[in-house]
Amino acid sequence: MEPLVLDSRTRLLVLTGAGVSAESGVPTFRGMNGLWENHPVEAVASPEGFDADPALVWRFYSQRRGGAADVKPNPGHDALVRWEQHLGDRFLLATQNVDGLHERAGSQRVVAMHGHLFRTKCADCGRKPFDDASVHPSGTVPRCDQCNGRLRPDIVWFGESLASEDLERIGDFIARKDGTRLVFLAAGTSGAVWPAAGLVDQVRALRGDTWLVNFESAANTERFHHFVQGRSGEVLPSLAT
Ligand code: BJW
Ligand code: ZN
Repeated sequence: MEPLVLDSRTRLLVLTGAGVSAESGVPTFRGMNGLWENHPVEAVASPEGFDADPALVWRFYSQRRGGAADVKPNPGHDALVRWEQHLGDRFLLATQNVDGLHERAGSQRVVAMHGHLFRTKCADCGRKPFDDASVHPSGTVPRCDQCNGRLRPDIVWFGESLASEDLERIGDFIARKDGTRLVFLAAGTSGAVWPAAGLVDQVRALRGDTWLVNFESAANTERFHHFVQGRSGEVLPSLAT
């Protein structure tokens, strides 16, 4: 197999998904068959779901907060930290994961495209999202100090737009014209959720090299030049030269 070369002429965009946290013990979405306690994930991770039953949504996220608080980064996270140390600002990590494990492992150039599990924001007013690990399992919904509106997790739900500054940061990295060669690597993601699933095509449009590291074939596997099948915690530490 051709190696992933990370030399001084390379800039690397990495996209991670739930599979990268799986070896830390965080369940994936497809692993739950897209269901939580028999509710489709779209029903507990959408603005419509929150309007219909905010207490149910808080129970879902309270359980997720409880589960993610106890876990530790794994060798897949650590490999990405080493790549960043080697490449500096020629590295960018776009993660769909909301668990904060990349930051805890030591990654610094991270775009949390789908938000933050341990942050809360107001559904009604413009109050800035704030750090919050509290759980609300008992059918209660926290309220905003400023407007008494409902508080919600600072997560990008289905049907919501990703933050424009996050999309710009990724787009600028892809389009950067500094003479370096663009490489894209996606790991542990089913390639089914947009716009993340389309990054491979944005990179290919600029003739970048594209790699997928995934346990199973993804929805967009055929869009990648290289597919390495396996667990990210086993593949990533020895993939790059
Ligand atoms: C391992 C492993 C190991 C296991 N090692 N691998 C264009 C076309 C069609 C639809 C749309 C479109 N544009 C927008 C949409 C609608 C929608 C969408 O994509 N729907 C699809 C389901 C079709 N997208 C949106 O709504 C987005 N918003 C948007 O685009 O706004 C503008 C707009 C709106 C509406 C219409 C048009 C435009 C927002 C998407 C936000 C996603 N949010 C979620 C839930 C909230 C987060 C939370 O609570 O945590 O984020 S969805 C859920 O999926 C979560 C994840 O981040 C995301 C991706 O999942 P991921 O990471 O890929 O995980 P899995 O479980 O799916 O896969 C894990 C993979 O790992 C598997 O393949 C395993 O094999 C593998 N694996 N162990 C390596 N050890
Ligand atoms: Zn408010």
